[in-house]
This record gives sequence, structure tokens and C-alpha cells, in this order.
Amino acid sequence: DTVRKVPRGALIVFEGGDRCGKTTQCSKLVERLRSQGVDAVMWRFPDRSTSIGAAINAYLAEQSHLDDAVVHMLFVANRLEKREEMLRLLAGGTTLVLDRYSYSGVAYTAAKGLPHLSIEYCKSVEVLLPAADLVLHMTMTAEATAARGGYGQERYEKVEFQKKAMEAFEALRDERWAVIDASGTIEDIHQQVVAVTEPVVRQALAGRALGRLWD
Ligand code: NYM
Repeated sequence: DTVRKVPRGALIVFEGGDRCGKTTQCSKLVERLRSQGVDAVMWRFPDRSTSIGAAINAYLAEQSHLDDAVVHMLFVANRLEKREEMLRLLAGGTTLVLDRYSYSGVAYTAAKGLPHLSIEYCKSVEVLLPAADLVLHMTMTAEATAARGGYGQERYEKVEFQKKAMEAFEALRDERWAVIDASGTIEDIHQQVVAVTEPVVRQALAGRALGRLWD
């Protein structure tokens, strides 16, 4: 890692199966970082507010049918359309806390088990974005998340599919990932999240270089 002079924000990503509590933990982490004087914002992927995001939303709501390779590219494009703003914010010292990112893109598409949409292929079409400084991998059994409110409303919210996506996440883990047991209380999970995140935010501010996806 090379050392930069200007302090930058950290790229912190929450990943995991549907309904495991990522959104709640993202909000709590941003609140906590701000209370510590860290400039932090939360984003979600997919970003359903753009025109590409609207197409993704219709697909997830099962209001449209799209080819699997095409919808994969829509998710990728939905991140690429935020690339410049993402890099600008990070360079300006803002820490970004993301509710899903490219790792979900790879895991959910690869979980479909289609030979032409392998993990390797999915990685290969998404190399222009920065890598997360930290991936908080929230883990829970597919059966436990299925018991939670609202489950089953969207495409992919089926136990068998979730198991495959969870396996794909495991295959993506590297030294930048921290595994968080998502079955505890909101407060217990938050404490675990804070403990692993704060040192990473400090390293980014101290000049640790931003990586590139899959490097
Ligand atoms: N999803 C999310 C993908 O299939 N590919 C992606 O690149 C991303 C970011 O969309 N089932 C899937 C995972 C979820 C759904 O749900 C988004 P939520 O609850 O908004 O995170």
C-alpha cells in the first residue's frame, strides 16, 4: 500500500443475505461515526432512484422479466453511475457506508448457477470501482432470515436461493472481510460492527490507499 498525504474517507460495506439487518446496522454505524466527528454518509445499492434503478426495482418486484446477463449488467451499471460521486466523496474525506455493493452483485448472480454467469465472469465485468476497505459480512441461516417480517416479497427471497447466495459470499471472503453474527440483538451487533470499523476508518484517514475491486 502506498501512502497518500490527503486524508480520505473509508469505504465500508455491509453484505449478507436478505433480511439479516444490514440496513439497520448501516444507519446505526453512520450515526455512531458522526457522533465521533467522522464525516459519514450511507448509500444503498441498488440505488432505486435512478432510471436504471427503476428497471432493477421492477425486476426485483417481479413486475418485469429480464435476461439474467442483462439484469446483472444493470446492477453493475447502477454502481458505475455512482462511481464519480463515490470517488469524489472518498477523496474529500467522507466515509461511505454502503448497504450492499459489488459483492452482492457477484453473489446473487453467481447463485443462479448459470455456467455463463460464474463468479469469475461477474468479477471480470466490474473492475472500474474501488474495493471496500472493510466488508462487514452479516451471517445468519437462510431459515432464520426467512422467519423475519416482510420476507418473500421480492425476487430471490427464497430459502434455497438465499443458501446459494450465502455460499457465494463465503467464496468471496478475503482479509478485508469481517464476519458478524447477525443473529444477536441490534445493540450487540452494533458493538461488534463499531469495534471492527473504527480502526479501518482511522487507517483510511491516515492515508492507506484505496484498493480496486478484486485486486
Ligand atoms: N442484488 C443487489 C443483486 O441481485 N445484485 C446486486 O448487485 C445488488 C446490489 O437485490 N435481494 C439483490 C439483493 C437483494 C436485492 O435488496 C436488493 P435490498 O433489500 O434493497 O438490499
